[in-house]
Amino acid sequence: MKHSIFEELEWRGMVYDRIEGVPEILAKEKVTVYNGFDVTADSLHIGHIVPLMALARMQRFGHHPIALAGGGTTMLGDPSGKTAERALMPVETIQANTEAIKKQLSHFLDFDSKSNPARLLNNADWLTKLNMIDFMRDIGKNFTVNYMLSKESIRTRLDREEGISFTEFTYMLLQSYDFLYLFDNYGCKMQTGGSDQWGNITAGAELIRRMRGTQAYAMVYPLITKADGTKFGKTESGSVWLDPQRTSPYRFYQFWLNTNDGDVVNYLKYFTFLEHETIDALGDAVINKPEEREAQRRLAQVMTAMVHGETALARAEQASQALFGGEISGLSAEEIGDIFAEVPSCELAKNNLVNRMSLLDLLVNAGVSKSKGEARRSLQEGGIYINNHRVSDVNREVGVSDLLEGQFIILRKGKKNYALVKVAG
Ligand code: 383
Repeated sequence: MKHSIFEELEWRGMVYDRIEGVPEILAKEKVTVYNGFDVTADSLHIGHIVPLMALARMQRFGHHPIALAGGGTTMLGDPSGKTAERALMPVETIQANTEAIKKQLSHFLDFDSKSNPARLLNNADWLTKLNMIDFMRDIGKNFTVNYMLSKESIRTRLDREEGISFTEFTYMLLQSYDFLYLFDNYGCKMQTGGSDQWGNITAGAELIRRMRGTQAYAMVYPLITKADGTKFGKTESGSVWLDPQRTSPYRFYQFWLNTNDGDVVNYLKYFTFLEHETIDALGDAVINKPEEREAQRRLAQVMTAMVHGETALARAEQASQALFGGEISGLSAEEIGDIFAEVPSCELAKNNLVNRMSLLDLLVNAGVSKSKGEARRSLQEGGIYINNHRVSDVNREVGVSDLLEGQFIILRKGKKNYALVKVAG
């Protein structure tokens, strides 16, 4: 027997909290449900994938998803989950971001479905047209300041000396108004979000109850945590973005590949459409053959293919082999820079190669060998590689023909000791 969407989300560990009646309404009706995304950057990051995939899952179960870009709300800035007041963003940036985010949102949902096509909306379309006096009379009158002050997002800020501006304080009213607007114009009865959005979402449901006398529904997902307590979705180079210009497909792939054993099953549940049996089997593999990292590889493959496509996945996989002796030719200069970013590097003027130089000298210059004598021994033992191809000739010279993409030479000693020679001039 096919289970319900609510059971599906529960199995995936995605129901953090909900208003009473959510499982029943999802079982009884095809519900129109929305999730909002503010446009604070020109790209979504992986934290946004959970609510987006949840919308897509609901669509697969026949419900009607709306992805809402917050072109209007971003003008104010949501205080939820933030410990300090944020600077106002320039209107032009918000508009440019909205276009970029809308494109990314559209990737995850099916807009061509005959029965329940997804919708993509921008709340600037109605929020920027509001009239202050009307808004205060019609909407503001439904909220007591006492109620607003009781919300977690506001309370945490009251305790701080810096406080909270009236602008951010008001944010909750605009998100509530969105819910009412979508209820009136699209029959939208349910709003979802991360657990940081509980206050804003329940405020909207309360507004609909007061103004329309109808029950509206709220459901929130857990914020992703890591078993070791560190913050999810951050690497040394910052957030993991969906935009390939910000986070290359190779780094994106590597991010998922590096997931801890303690987290990988949860991530497969949150982030992928993989079936229960498949995820259970991968979970067994984590326990029985952890060293093979099959679950991590599958997660990295599925996520990279979903966000960047099959071709980018194939390249990311080739790139990932490069540090393990795989073929390097065919990779772009950008990819090479990316893959070898963390290995020791040195710079070399191109002239040296035009005139050809001895490999022994280059090995010493690049710090791969301590002395020419040591370099010679390594070469004789067959432990030296140029661009992952073994060389054993102690008289080998290096020239421009050894350059990758006209600017790199990759030296390696033994299995793992890489050095990147950057050639310029
Ligand atoms: C705006 C207008 C609405 C409903 C929601 C919004 C956006 C919301 C918000 N959300 C976060 C964001 O945009 O700020 N006020 O960065 C994040 N979301 C989702 C999810 C999450 C939340 O976009 O927990 C993580 O991704 O809810 O932090 O009418």
